[in-house]
Amino acid sequence: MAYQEPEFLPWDGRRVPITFVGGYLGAGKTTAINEILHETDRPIAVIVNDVGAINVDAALVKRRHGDTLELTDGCVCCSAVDGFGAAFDQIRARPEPPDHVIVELSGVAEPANVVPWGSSAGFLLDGVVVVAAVDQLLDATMPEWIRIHLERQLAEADLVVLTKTDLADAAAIEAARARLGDIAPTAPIVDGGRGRREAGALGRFLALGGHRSGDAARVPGPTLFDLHEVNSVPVDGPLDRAGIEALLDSLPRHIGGHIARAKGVIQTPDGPVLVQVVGQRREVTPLLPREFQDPTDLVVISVSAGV
Ligand SMILES: Nc1nc2c(ncn2[C@@H]2O[C@H](COP(=O)(O)OP(=O)(O)OP(=O)(O)O)[C@@H](O)[C@H]2O)c(=O)[nH]1
Ligand SMILES: [Mg+2]
Ligand SMILES: [Zn+2]
Repeated sequence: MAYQEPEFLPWDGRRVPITFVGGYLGAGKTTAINEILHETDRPIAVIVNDVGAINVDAALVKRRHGDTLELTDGCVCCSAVDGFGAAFDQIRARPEPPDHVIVELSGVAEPANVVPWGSSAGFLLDGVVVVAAVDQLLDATMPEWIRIHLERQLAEADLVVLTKTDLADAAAIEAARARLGDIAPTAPIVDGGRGRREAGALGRFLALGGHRSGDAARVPGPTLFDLHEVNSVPVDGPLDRAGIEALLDSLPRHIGGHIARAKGVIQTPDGPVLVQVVGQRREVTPLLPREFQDPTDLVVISVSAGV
């Protein structure tokens, strides 16, 4: 690791609380962070890590929140450590510290690997939030290796945000909570499902009050990052809705393997849309005129063949 602690503490020794937000690909991290930012006027700096070459998430957060730093094309816990250090330095170089820093980890990051950064010069780790989707927790088709790493992410949580409860029935939610009770028995759980969130629940993100040392056991063998492959698929737009569906249908033929996640901005005859794929679920959302951005390649993340 090339990172070196700066010689002088910034801001006369004051330390800024920092919250890491982890959780598997597509679990709902960006959605949850955007909701928190919507609830508060506090000056919060956000660092967003996307493993793909295009940082779709940073653009999504930036649309609502100016103070957003992007880390693209690699994972902050392993392959993009230098970029992570540079983002911290950039914040340290400010004359005035932000009130709080939120870091969206990539979906393949291991929170345990980034925890030490939370106590680097000028910062104080407020805690680790792990976002978990009901359907992913209960996915019996998930390869064993991925499941082990998912559990390792969760074992580091000071707070779990359970998402997609709006898509699940009561029995599934209960089963997901029971699994969380086994994996992360001491972490409180808040319902982060769309339309189901209690007011202020996500605000607990910013008041964790410290990190309980994680009991995530080291997993020998490949990292979660190693188990995935990232591809950029150029899109010949504009495409209408049927064209987008056909493109998504064709992805497994191009990419091979199981597609865990895809996202990008695609031009349509009616303006740009955000395309999101998580497992079997697809979401196509028109961007509002104030949110317009240039079309991007589609970033496609698949589980490497042979896993
Ligand atoms: N129905 C429903 N959809 C959700 C919920 N949370 C997130 N989503 C959708 O799930 C998809 C992924 O959400 P994101 O917030 O981008 O997930 P993420 O964890 O940031 O994804 P990566 O950064 O790519 O790992 C999007 O289409 C969201 O609209 C939820 O609670 N309910
Ligand atoms: Mg995200
Ligand atoms: Zn990593």
